[in-house]
Amino acid sequence: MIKNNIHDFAILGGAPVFPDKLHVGRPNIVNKEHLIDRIHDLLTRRWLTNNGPLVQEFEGKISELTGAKHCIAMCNGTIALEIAIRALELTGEVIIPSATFIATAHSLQWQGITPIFCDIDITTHNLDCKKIEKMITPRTTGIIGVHLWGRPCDIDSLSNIAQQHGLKLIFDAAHAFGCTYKGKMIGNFGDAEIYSFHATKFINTFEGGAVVTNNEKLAGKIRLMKNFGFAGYDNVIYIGTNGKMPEISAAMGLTSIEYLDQIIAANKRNYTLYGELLGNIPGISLIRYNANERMNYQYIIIEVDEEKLGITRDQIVTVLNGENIIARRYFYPGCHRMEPYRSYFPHAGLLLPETEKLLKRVISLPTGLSISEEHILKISGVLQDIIRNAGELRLRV
Ligand code: T4K
Repeated sequence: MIKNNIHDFAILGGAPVFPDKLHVGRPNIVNKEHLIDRIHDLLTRRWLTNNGPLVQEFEGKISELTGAKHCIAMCNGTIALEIAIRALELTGEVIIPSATFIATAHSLQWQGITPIFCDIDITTHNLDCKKIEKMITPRTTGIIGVHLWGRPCDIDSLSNIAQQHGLKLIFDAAHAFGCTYKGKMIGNFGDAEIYSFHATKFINTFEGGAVVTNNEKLAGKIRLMKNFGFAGYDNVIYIGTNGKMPEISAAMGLTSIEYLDQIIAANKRNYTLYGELLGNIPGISLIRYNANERMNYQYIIIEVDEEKLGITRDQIVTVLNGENIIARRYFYPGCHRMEPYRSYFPHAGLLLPETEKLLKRVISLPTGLSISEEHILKISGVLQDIIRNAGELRLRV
């Protein structure tokens, strides 16, 4: 049995918090004293944003951790995606999965580029490389692979397809900070990868994101673009926007990163305990993380087999919520079933059978530093009760 990580981490995050509701996405908050020291310093310096020393240190830390030559910190992951897309001059159509957070699709559509939804592989939950080539048209300029739940896409196949068809390749690595593919850190693949450091991510900067790349020219362009195109005082040489990360976000990021290994260890312990408690229930399967790779274990995703259980996924989520366990149906119903895409492509689902199947099955359960062994016992116990009483609940919920 694992140790109660709320106590392990009390020292990092201050007094243990036992929230009345157990939420997916509760932020990991580590050493408050270190954070407050950094905030004190930045206030004393009176340097709050615009490439301050903490942002530079944060970028250096990300490069050091990932081995990627360039890291450009941003105000959030969505802007990081938008700027990477623009800097790579994508136009026309870009192939993406629909089983992702809506930001992946919106970052294209926002710039007048059409996201083309490709189906996923039901076992990996990532783009099915066998189906991608059928989606390529003369208007296609790129592919955005999403490392869903931090599990890397089939990067080799995607790179081959992109190369053969002259397409740009971006990875939405919002979930995959700290993970590896074939032993190499995510952040080193495709033309660029983007991270999210949103409050709900296992390393957070309140709001934040970054583009990482090994392409120096691209990095230079992205740096300009995230700062209105300024190349020095009074000298704008490119169209740009405001994608800058403020110093207070970098302060949070640097403090979180100090505890990167401990946070991953806590996530892994939570994952292992959920596995012990839920692993033998027919009709419930916990996603597998490749034990030969470095993974961040930040998502606890179960797939439910409604037929075997005799109760629907949505009924299970309703009962969990009623017990103050705020589980989520990430990323239901899929981008193709949200606006404006469902109006543009009303029949997209026909080409996305595995995506539709998956998104009706998944439940994301609470994890992270705010979730203790006691909480996991409670959550698993409620799930076990739901399944035991499925027949009766099906009629009531
Ligand atoms: N690509 C992918 C694959 C992504 O998953 C994301 C973001 C992006 C791109 C874009 O990156 P950013 O631009 O966001 O940096 C949340 C996050 O807002 C979103 O960042 C994240 N993915 C997504 C997976 O989760 P929602 O719509 O689920 O947020 P919300 O407000 O429902 O909160 C989620 C849970 O977290 C709730 O149970 C409440 C809890 N929570 C949330 C916050 C902000 C807290 O307990 N405390 C908090 O401070 O999207």
